[in-house]
Amino acid sequence: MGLLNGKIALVTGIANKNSIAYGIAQAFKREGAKLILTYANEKIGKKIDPIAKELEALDCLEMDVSSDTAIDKTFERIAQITDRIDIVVHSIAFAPAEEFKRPTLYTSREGFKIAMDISVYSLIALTQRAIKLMEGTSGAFLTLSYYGAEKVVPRYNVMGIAKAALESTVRYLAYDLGKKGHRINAISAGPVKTLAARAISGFHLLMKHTMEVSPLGRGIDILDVGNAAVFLCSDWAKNITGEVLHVDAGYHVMGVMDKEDSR
Ligand code: 0WD
Repeated sequence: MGLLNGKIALVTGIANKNSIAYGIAQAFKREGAKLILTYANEKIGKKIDPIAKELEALDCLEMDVSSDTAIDKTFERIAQITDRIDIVVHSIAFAPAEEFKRPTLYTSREGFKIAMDISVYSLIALTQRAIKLMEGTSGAFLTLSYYGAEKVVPRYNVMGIAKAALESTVRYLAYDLGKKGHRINAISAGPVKTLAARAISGFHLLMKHTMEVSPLGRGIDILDVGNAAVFLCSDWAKNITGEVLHVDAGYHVMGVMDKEDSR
């Protein structure tokens, strides 16, 4: 029996088959969930259509999270498809490319606003709409974070600040949602080569470093994140909320790198 049998999951942020959200959607489907997918714009939509077919999604809808009107429109469509959602996955982040190229010190006001709006506020915006389809049920929300929220990761810059705000948002929303019986958690994933990751220069070095330093001595893949997501969004995690679970082969527990390690 699948861990998510009978659940309906809204999964945002699949840009292609490398996307972390694709790994999550695959794992959700395997565990019996029915999926509704959303994508940012028409251009991405064309690429997602075959993915939605493969995953036998109930529907695949455009939703640009930078616009309240667009979010409302998409939720109106969702309400026509289903009277209930059990799970929402927020796998969305964006900052203008130039913000990764100059030091954090020179972050622009506009770049900061965009990063916070798309990567953080959108979680609140989605949650506001989704809970209307969760009345009388125990909903589960999930977002994606990264270690740059906790420690300085050079060139992650304003996105590190946004992820710190995102993790804090998870805790504050956990408080509000708890009163309604819903839960919200984050997965802090190790580096994965995706479209979003390509914006960060030296990303391959970051991946190499993580593999060398992590206790397990390896990287992670999108299905690792998907499997953890299944657990956090299943009833087995019914008393886990406000949590940030690291799926990073243990990288975050290391203080210094052991240069003599011959593993
Ligand atoms: O190493 C990594 N790749 C990690 C990613 C490590 C740890 C965490 N994450 C996070 C990201 O910060 C993000 O929150 O995981 C989440 C998913 O990112 P991803 O899977 O790495 O990247 P990608 O496949 O590019 O999906 C992110 C998507 C966008 O893709 P593009 O590449 O087109 O920017 O976020 C979506 C979009 O599909 N997105 C939006 N969706 C709706 N409205 C918007 C928007 N305005 N902007 C971006």
